[in-house]
Amino acid sequence: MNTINFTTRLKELKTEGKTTAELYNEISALAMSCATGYSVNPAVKNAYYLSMEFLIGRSFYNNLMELGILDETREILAEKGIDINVFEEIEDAALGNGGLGRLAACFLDSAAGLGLPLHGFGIRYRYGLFKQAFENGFQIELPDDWQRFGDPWSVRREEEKRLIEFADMQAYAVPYDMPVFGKKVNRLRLYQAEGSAAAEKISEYLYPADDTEEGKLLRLRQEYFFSAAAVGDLLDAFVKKHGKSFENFHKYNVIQLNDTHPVIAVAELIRLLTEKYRLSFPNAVKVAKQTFAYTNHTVLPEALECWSEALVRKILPAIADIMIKISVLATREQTDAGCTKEELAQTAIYKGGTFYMANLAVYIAKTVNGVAALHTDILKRDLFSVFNKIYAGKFQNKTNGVTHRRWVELCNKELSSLIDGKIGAGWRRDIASLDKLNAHIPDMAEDFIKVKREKKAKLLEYIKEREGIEIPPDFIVFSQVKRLHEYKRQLMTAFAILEIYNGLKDGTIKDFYPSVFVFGAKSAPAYRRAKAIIKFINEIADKVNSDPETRDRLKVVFVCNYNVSYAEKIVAGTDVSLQVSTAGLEASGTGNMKFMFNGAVTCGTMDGANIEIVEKAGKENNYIFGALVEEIERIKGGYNPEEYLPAHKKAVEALIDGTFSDGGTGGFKELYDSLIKGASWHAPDNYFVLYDLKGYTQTLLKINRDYSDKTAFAVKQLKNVANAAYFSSDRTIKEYARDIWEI
Ligand code: 26V
Repeated sequence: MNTINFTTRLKELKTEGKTTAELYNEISALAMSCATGYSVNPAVKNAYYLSMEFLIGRSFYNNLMELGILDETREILAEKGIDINVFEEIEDAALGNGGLGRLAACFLDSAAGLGLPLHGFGIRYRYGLFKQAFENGFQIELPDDWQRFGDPWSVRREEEKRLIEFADMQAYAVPYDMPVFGKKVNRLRLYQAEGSAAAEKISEYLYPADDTEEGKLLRLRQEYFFSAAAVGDLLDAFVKKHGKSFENFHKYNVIQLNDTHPVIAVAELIRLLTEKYRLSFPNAVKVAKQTFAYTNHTVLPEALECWSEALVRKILPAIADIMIKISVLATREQTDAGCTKEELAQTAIYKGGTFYMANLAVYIAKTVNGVAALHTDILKRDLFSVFNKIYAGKFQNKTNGVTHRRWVELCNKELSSLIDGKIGAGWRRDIASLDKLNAHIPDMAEDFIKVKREKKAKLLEYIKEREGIEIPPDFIVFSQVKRLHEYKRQLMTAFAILEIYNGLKDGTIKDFYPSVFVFGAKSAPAYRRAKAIIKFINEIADKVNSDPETRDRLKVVFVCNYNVSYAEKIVAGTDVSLQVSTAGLEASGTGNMKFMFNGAVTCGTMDGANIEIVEKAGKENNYIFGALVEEIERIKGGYNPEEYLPAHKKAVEALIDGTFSDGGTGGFKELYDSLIKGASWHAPDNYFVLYDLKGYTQTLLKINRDYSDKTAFAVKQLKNVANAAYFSSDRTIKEYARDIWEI
């Protein structure tokens, strides 16, 4: 980075009369032109991260920070009378749904920061994840035109476009490259589909509704589109540098498959190696087996991808043939290894006219990893138990992490300076040294309380501006922010709030420290029950916030259009992080880590990475409740939620007794029925909400009591900060580099 050049030119920049968007584009372009360009060095081994989602968020502040010019820019703009915060109106690049996409972005940041050659491949969606609005408490979806202000951090690479062929159409994949700044500048290559109106549709939307045949086809096209472009790119680059000695391909390339969405890349690599380069099928499979690694991100059965053969054959007949050939090979291999018929049914890649993409991934991949210790255990003993018997060595754990640069340095300058004052600034580049903070904890409690209060005040000020709900800064802030899904149990939090509200009203709860519950979540547009939960919480918020008997002690707010930028404010201003998924179902969670880094205690179940969080920070410094995964396994089948209903009658029946209105949609009744009768093919209360509710409400009340000893509570919070180093994606990426990528 040529900092001197940048600051000189920024000082000369004419700013009068320019719009925020113009300034944003000019300053970003200036930074790009002064920064070192990205490089992908074909002479060394590179790792590639194939992902349908990269939830980058806002690039402006983060890139300037990584380039070491954020403070200078702030000062120079201030001299010109411009507050750097004006760029907050620039849209996030929301090219992802939630944790999986944000993880991809954190990984790229960490790899660049560590100087490791990891590059991303994905799709440049015309529209990001929809913008959420509330209409009468209901979620509505508006298009997210994230490029509205321009996209100055991308470079279009027209000359590197390639043609992707389907049986019924063709599309150009045009790369847009984004530099990922750090010690090294890596590349995120996002492909845009062009060539015809039909082609353009491929990269129009993230997650087209796939409840129709047409939607499913589009989704499959998207997956093949970017996977094929990436594989074509890597093969061409390899041949150009190393010739056709494909036995060495894996010495220069390793491809990490982010969930099953890009698994079709396996078939594409084999197709190109056999058709274009005339390798034998077994040799091509061998190359694939040495090159691919697979990460699983969920055990929810409905989220495990499978494709009907008819669908694949319709647009990708050669790929269908190759997947069947791989399946035959796998079955033969596993039969030789002594698998029974039942076992073969579990590992099948192709069965009854359907392709099982996770099984294809596990069979081919040189390594398979889960994203937290418990999750990996469940993969080994449950979802992939047969595979684990045959190929035990493949399975490994890689507990997720988050980049502490965005999630502490950038979003919590105040806490960062406080830490610097105690242990120096070394932790920013060498996160392991954050541990040293442990030695300072009791003495820094008062300073920490001040920082937390300041961040809380900022968050609550922002919430007041955006949501119109006023909350005093001495309230305890509890936050549950994440995708909306039944297994994450936002509904259970809603019931717990109602129980607290009812207790305040009837006087059974006394001495209650004023508290606010902050929710943030988007629901998939077609997920009716998730949308009903949003409406339910908004109804509760209206009632609770306007009740003169309780409103000075209890508030509820569902923030609108929760995204990365909102998260940056919420994690910094929160006291208690709510992570209450049904044990066994949250693969890891990464929000839990962002909160930990910012000194929120976790109130949660023994699930995902929560287990490791309390292991590092101490159970006594967090609040754990609820059934363990073993308990859930044991009671499943025999569980009758109606036994638990009487104890929670008032809160749960608020869904159906007229306390709240769902506007005649039937949504609340459907939620009630899902608890008592079961919804779709699910068992009644499939996620054990009523089972864990009692412990949850009690735990929230215990936190409330503990909080009145401010210093003791701050010490708990600080214990979380001081022991968060393990949850930096720097640690995670080092492990991937060492154990999987060998870069
Ligand atoms: C997808 C779908 C699609 C169909 C309907 C149900 C459903 C449920 C979940 C998903 C998510 C798929 C994968 C995913 O996003 N997993 C998340 O990955 C994070 C990063 O590893 C991890 O922290 C989260 O626990 C995990 O849910």
